[in-house]
Amino acid sequence: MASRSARPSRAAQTRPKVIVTRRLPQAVEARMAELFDVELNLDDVAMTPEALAAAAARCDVLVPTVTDHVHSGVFAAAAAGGRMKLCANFGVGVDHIDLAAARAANIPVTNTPGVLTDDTADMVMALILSVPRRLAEGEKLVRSGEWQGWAPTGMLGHRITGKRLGVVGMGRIGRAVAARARAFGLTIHYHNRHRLPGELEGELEATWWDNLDAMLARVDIITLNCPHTPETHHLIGARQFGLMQRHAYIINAARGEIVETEALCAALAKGTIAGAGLDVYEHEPAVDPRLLAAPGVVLLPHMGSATFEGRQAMGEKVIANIRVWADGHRPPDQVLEGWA
Ligand code: 8YV
Repeated sequence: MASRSARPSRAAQTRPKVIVTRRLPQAVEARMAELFDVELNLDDVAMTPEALAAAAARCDVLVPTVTDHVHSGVFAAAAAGGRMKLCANFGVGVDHIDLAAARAANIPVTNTPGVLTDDTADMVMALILSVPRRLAEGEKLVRSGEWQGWAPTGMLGHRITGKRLGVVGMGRIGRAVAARARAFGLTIHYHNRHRLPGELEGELEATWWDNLDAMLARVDIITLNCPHTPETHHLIGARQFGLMQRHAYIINAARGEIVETEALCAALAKGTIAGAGLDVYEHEPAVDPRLLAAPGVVLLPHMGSATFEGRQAMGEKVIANIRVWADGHRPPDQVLEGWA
């Protein structure tokens, strides 16, 4: 059991030194400048591992994003006489942060849950519509100038209504996706460590599958909405693709690392599955060239939560977490053991 987190010093309580690793929405940066002794990254270039460790030595609070690898050395630098006492992540996923090292250094990590749920679920729904109905191909055809006009057999895709959606991870985002998918006439199946309370399951008319393999074999569209953790790393690999139906589609707006890219490329190439809608990749921003070339694939640039409103709200959550911590209280979004 981790001991009590380090308390903010008196100086940190009044005006903590905050280092922000990327540009944030202007209003968020302005508010931070009012409240904190803030150091912004005006170039918006992701910091190197060395720069992150150096930042930990001279700030009270580090505000990283998904593009930073907040490695054990950052927490080691903070523990070895550095200043950093809080890691307030801008984003909900914390798989880029070494949580074990944070715990060992007694440094709380916070995130920004809740405020990007709807935006991300909307984007998942957009992919669920785009892949079977060939939206990206259609758009490309019109822009190419080669479209010959309507034809009875032109641009045929597959109907969404009546299909089975398999949601892997029924947290906030998974449930928001399920609610939207219900409105489009999909039936909801889900795999989650814990079964939803009966009332929620009833509302979504959702079927719980204790066994992921069994669900994968049964559904038409799979959406990954679980966090990336050691348990979910490469959760979907060659064996799992082999279980899916040949007409199935996979949607991933969670983390690229949940899917084994090699296996996904092979499944697409062999026609083991019909297509994929991806907003995230295993080695972002690199995208496997086989995915770029594969038909039936819609690719987005990690934009699930990219709304003005969402990013502003994320910034406000970061500020609230820092303020509550600086006041000597437990920050509201402190990430616990086995974050989910
Ligand atoms: C964020 C995300 O915008 O919050 C997350 O986990 O994946 C994104 O949508 C990003 O993480 C910002 O750090």
